Amino acid sequence: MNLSSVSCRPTPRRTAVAAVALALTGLAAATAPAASAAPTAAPTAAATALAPLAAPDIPLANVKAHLTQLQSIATANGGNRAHGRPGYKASIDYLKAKLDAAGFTTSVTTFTSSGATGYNLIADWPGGDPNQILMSGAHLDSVSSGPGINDNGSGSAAVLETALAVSRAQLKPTKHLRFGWWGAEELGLVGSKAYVNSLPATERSKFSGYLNFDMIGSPNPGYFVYDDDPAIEKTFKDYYAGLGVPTEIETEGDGRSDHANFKNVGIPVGGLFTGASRTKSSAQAQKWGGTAGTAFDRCYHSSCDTTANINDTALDRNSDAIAHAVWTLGSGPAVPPGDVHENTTDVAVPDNGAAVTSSVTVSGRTGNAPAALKVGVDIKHTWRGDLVVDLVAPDGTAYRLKSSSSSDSADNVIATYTVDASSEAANGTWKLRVQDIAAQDTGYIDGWKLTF
Ligand code: DTR
Ligand code: CA
Ligand code: ZN
Ligand code: ZN
Repeated sequence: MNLSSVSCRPTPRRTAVAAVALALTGLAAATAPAASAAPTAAPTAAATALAPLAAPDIPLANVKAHLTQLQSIATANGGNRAHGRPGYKASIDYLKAKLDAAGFTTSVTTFTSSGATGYNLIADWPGGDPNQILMSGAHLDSVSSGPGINDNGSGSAAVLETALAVSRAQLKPTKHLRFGWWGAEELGLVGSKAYVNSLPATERSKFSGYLNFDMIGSPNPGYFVYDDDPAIEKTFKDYYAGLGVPTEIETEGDGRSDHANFKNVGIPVGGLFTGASRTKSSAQAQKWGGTAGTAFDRCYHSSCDTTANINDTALDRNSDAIAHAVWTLGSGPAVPPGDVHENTTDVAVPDNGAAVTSSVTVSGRTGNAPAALKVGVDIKHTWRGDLVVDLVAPDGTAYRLKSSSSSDSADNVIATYTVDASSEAANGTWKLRVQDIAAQDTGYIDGWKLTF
């Protein structure tokens, strides 16, 4: 401290003697665990949007090859792949073998429905943020009256081939990618309900979304997008807009397929559909082609739902749309300007007194805070060396942003700190805690903000 620089500030500066005394007392630093918080010299540059990687084309031939296999399985097992029948478990085994060979971590879980054992197949792509799970799924079972190639070999095969494309690309997405194939959907969304019920609330909160694909290759196709989560819906609509293909909102979807179980527990959902037994209108035939006055899928739940019951263009477009959504949503949003939570209310800091706090409440986020949580601090205070500044997480864990310093005579703490808060739930009330631990020189919290 420089006596000659005593400013004409209203608040008297300490004398050098006092400063030395403070130093000698070795003022106890706050007991907070040190964070890796280091002030960045200047406010971070505006975040630049990271463009998500472009998804690869999903080869239609590969998807159709899976449908041929599912058809063969049905033919070899009484003509169907229904829950409780051998054709369903054989379908599970076919997909699991492909996924295991591609490096996925797979698990087959069981449940009981109508007195028979049912099976779900879950495949995790190693890596990604475990607190941000993006899941894509399709039911694998058919009705007992037919092989179920459009309903729902189409969704199952397209999701499988997208997963295999992730493996071929050795994709390293921001989020953790999970894929699921459900049993007993035709009995009432039973398999997906068993899966969702098996998730503890802490797991459910980690899902950033569930994408559902049930009937995406109908022979007289419509292009329907589920109108559920806006971001997911927009992702699909943007994809189709890029193709110049108009879409419609899927109006009969609620409750009609496996996404309903995820939606019921608050997980954002979306998906695609090409139509079932409803009839295509003239207006729809005008924009999509096909035959007006005829069902989108006249073999819905019938024995004629075979490999001949597929529109290749619809299956190809939807397979590519699935890949687009997984690549786009899996890479996380283009880096936004930041999800900013700010408090600009002034809070006086008592001279050499008790700590004071200023709070922000975060809600609506999923999972934990980031490993690089930005903490912008603006404290007006002469001789800032008096100040100890901590970030306090919703669970009370304190992260040291700034310790006191008997030699730091500069005014004000205006800085952005980076804190590894990845072990903290994002939602809740965060606090900036400030304490003036030396007499004379006073000030106040002018404002602060968290940027996720
Ligand atoms: N429940 C599905 C078919 C189905 C009917 N309407 C919709 C809407 C959205 C997705 C799927 C469906 C089945 O029979 O498997
Ligand atoms: Ca394609
Ligand atoms: Zn069905
Ligand atoms: Zn279906």
